[in-house]
Amino acid sequence: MVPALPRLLRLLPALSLLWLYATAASSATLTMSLTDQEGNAVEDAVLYITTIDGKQAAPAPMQASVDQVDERFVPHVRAITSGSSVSFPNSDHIRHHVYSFSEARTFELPLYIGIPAEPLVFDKAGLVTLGCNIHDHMLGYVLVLDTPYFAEVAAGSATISDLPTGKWAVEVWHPRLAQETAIHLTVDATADTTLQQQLELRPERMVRRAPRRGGSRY
Ligand SMILES: [Cu+2]
Repeated sequence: MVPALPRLLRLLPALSLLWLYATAASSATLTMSLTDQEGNAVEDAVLYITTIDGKQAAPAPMQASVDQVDERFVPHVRAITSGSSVSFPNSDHIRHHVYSFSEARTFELPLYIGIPAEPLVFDKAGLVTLGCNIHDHMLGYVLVLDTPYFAEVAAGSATISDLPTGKWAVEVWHPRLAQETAIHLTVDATADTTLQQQLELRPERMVRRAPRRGGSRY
């Protein structure tokens, strides 16, 4: 005959497992597939949730980078939380002079090769447009968000996990959205949710490489 108390103690781990399961059931995953008006998988978009049940969660700062490869910003669009640090390594063998005049973050990284000494902190939410003083065709974006719930869209798909269920205010941003600045959706999510969204995108600007003069090594 097993005494009652030890039996209860043996039951405790099972009870706490049940509790964990109940907690997990109130979180959900948002998966979105995105195509453009011609049915092509969308690249360079950002999916994010601004509020859940009208409440905004505080984003934690992160560390990110925007590389420079073959006279392009890689990735073309980088999403980060406000307060995050971003490094701008230059993987090219020529020098770049990265700058932004955007209100959310104005900065300049004078001509450099390799990795600048200090990453830059982006503490204000908003869109930061990147350029290079030397190469006019270089264009990139850092989207600084006041939400921890976001995902960069790649190959027409994005997933945000561990979301509280509730009424999600969902937004999608892309640098070539034809009309609005972002797509707004409201989703009453009680479980894992899959959405499909078509974006109307403006044509891609023809990116012309600056002519290379022999011996000119910026
Ligand atoms: Cu450059």
